Amino acid sequence: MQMKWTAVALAALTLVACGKKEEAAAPAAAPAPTAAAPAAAPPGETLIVKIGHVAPTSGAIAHLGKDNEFGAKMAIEDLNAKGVKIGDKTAKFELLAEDDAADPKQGTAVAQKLVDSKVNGVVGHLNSGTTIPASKLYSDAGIPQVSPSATNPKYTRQGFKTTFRVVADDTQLGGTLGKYAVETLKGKNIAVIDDRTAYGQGVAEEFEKAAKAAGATIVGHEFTTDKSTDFNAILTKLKGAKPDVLFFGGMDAVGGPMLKQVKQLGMNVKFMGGDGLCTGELAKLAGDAIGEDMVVCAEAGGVDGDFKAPLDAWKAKFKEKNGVDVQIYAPYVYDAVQVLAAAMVKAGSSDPEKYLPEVGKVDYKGLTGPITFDEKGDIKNGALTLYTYKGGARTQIAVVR
Ligand code: ABU
Repeated sequence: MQMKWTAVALAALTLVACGKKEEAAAPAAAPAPTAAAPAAAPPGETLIVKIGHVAPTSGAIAHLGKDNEFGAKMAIEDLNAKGVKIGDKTAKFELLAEDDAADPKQGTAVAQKLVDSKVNGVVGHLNSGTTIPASKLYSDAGIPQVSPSATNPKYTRQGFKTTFRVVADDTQLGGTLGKYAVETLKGKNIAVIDDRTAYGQGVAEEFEKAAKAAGATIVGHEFTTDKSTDFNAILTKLKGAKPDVLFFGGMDAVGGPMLKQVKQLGMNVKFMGGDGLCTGELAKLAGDAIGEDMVVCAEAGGVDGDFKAPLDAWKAKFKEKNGVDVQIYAPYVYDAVQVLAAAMVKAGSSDPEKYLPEVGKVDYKGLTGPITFDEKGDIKNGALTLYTYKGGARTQIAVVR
């Protein structure tokens, strides 16, 4: 197992460039991309490469932020252990890890801090609500940004040349789940709740659109926040509409307590959600309210075939190293860091202006599957993994494309 994983990790640095990213229109008034370029090291010297990483490592979803950060640290360690050559210099990768607490204002503040630190590339942020505003700052500075988990489509649709995403987006997530709710779960009367964040609102709208198109009736749509703990009023209202499926657009930290209150109210529903809900932690947060096969959710990525064993081996290594299981997106963060490094190797430079064009052209065999980008910077042919929970454990249903 370990041997197979190593082969995949090493493959990160033997990439081929085969695609061609069509450059989107530059944002108005963007300064020259060289603004963030570090000073070049003389030949033969060590080249310091700063990778910024941002996720909420404090607050209600700190377990997810730490999951992402662990993935980034593991990638940096592997790159340094390998002794990566960029041009004629040996690179020393450094991680500048920041906490945005899932707060858009803090997100832009730490993004500015990373820009001021002249990072060579950024992986993050975790949430769409922080990633989207921060992406303007990275774009203005010409710094490549790869999101490992932000799924709101808008992120890559702003006309920035610097935005990339290694997971599927909410159109695919919500669309697939909406269809699944009707065609497989046989949902007819569907209720929806969203947390009014960029992610929760977006994925809920896509779900609703797809469920309606498949023939379901939306019997109610209620709203909460990403900090709420009491859902009694909205759940009671929705219960009166007799839904057979309840979709929640939001994160596990809210979804877990919501599931408890669904049980307390005696609601007999299939409970669905997107990737923010679909974590290992959800079962702990919901306790015995998470009934057998009651929850169906989706991760915005997934592997099958030859990729499965190396990913499982990496997850075992992750647990040994960090003392916790992968929650959801750590392997995608690992791959996002490797994608930036691979583009630098290909360009022979860590100067963002020089290696940015190579990011869009990578053809990278990652832990999470093959990564190539379309003209917007979104992963091509992105997979989804549908999960349910059995005996309190997240259990795969299927990988779909
Ligand atoms: N994709 C779910 C969690 C992150 C986000 O998009 O807000």
